Amino acid sequence: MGKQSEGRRLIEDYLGRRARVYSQEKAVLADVLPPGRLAWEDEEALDELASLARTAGVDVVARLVQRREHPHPSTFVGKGKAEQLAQLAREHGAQVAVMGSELSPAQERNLEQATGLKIVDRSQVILDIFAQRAGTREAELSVELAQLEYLLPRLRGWGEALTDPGGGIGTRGPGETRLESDRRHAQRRIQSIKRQLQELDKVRSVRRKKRRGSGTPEIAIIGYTNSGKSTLFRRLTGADSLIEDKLFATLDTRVRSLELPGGGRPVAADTVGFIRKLPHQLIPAFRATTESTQEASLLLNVLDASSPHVLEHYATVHEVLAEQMLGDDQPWPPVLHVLNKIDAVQSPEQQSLLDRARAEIHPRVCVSAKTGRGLKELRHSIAAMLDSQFAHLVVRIPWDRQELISWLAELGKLELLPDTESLRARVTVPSAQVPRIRGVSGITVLEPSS
Ligand SMILES: Nc1nc2c(ncn2[C@@H]2O[C@H](COP(=O)(O)OP(=O)(O)OP(=O)(O)O)[C@@H](O)[C@H]2O)c(=O)[nH]1
Ligand SMILES: [Mg+2]
Repeated sequence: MGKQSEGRRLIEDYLGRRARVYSQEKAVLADVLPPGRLAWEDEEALDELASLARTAGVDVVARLVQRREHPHPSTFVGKGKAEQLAQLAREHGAQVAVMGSELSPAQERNLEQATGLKIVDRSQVILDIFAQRAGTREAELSVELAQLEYLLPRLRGWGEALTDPGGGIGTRGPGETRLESDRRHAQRRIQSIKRQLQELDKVRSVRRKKRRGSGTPEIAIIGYTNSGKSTLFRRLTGADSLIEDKLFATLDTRVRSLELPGGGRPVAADTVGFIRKLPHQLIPAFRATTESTQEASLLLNVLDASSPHVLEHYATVHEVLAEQMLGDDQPWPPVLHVLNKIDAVQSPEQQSLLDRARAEIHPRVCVSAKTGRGLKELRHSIAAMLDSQFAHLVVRIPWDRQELISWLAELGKLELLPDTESLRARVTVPSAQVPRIRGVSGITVLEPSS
């Protein structure tokens, strides 16, 4: 059996039988939340989990919340709550419990024993959605890698509890237990995927360099999952991008050019959505999104202004940017917040939340990517923010300092102007580079003159 199919087999055997949720399977949702919230918040707290479960294809039949400071160390929910969970599942004919947090392998095993239900945690549901939706080789490899890494620490418990899933003949070395050989296969496959991803990274970075060399500014359209990024991307660029009322419709970044008032033609990238409590194994799957974010001249953060969670989403996006994408050691690209779906803001509650968001979030524009409302203003704001990012200079360089021309060309866009006495060029560079250029002896900045 080839390495690849062996890796897949492991995922199928373990995640498949034990953890993966199948369409039409009935499930109860459950989570442990800190005490001291209002009753109606319980329902809402599980809304996102319900969307995740539905996106993965599950039929959600009931919800259960336990209020406690910390999850139970061995069974996640307390003993009494575990019984209640089993009871609730029986009443609704469900065989699966989808948990709102990531459980430790032991918690999962113990809760499974206590309830007789198949226990699926939040991370598995997200991994499953990514696996179902991965459309390119890079996305497929990234997800398989994440699944294997999720799987490795869980092989023991699942392996022991399962009857031999078969397919192991000839794959086991002499004196090796099933668990050891599975672990070895998983580790090998992980190494092989990592190598393949490195190759793909190279291809992408060459493409990126080419784009940067042409001096074209890049806008990264980022934001919480399902906020309308792809819809906006489509509106702005005219490209067709998969749009669905599901979480994680987009799993690959895409780049297209767009036209701005004033004639600017930057490119925009549609990216993978963020989510609260993203399984850490999936962070590498966001590589392309991370790069787009880091290299962008401007970030458009798309927010669903009709969601009761819009302010939480705003906070999560900031967290993901700070902790996973941009960090503190480099200056962030400027961010323009796009309060989207304003056509769907109808109830007084939604309206007052939108008012709060408008007061708290800056700079921002309100749009409806669906109806087109506010898009003209958005294009103007983009043009203005990009403009302040770039400076247009005319420089003079002596004939014997031609190397300075190539240096400038690396910083941005360069166009030679006809001249006989010296080299003269019009350059467009990031504003941050201007002091540096002015400081180089041999370069005389003619325009703007101060
Ligand atoms: N009412 C309304 N719905 C919108 C608007 N923009 C997007 N939607 C809907 O919101 C859902 C998600 O849209 P997408 O564009 O796929 O969102 P996304 O942010 O790309 O989602 P992911 O790729 O899954 O992270 C779809 O059902 C869209 O039709 C809008 O301005 N108004
Ligand atoms: Mg999308």
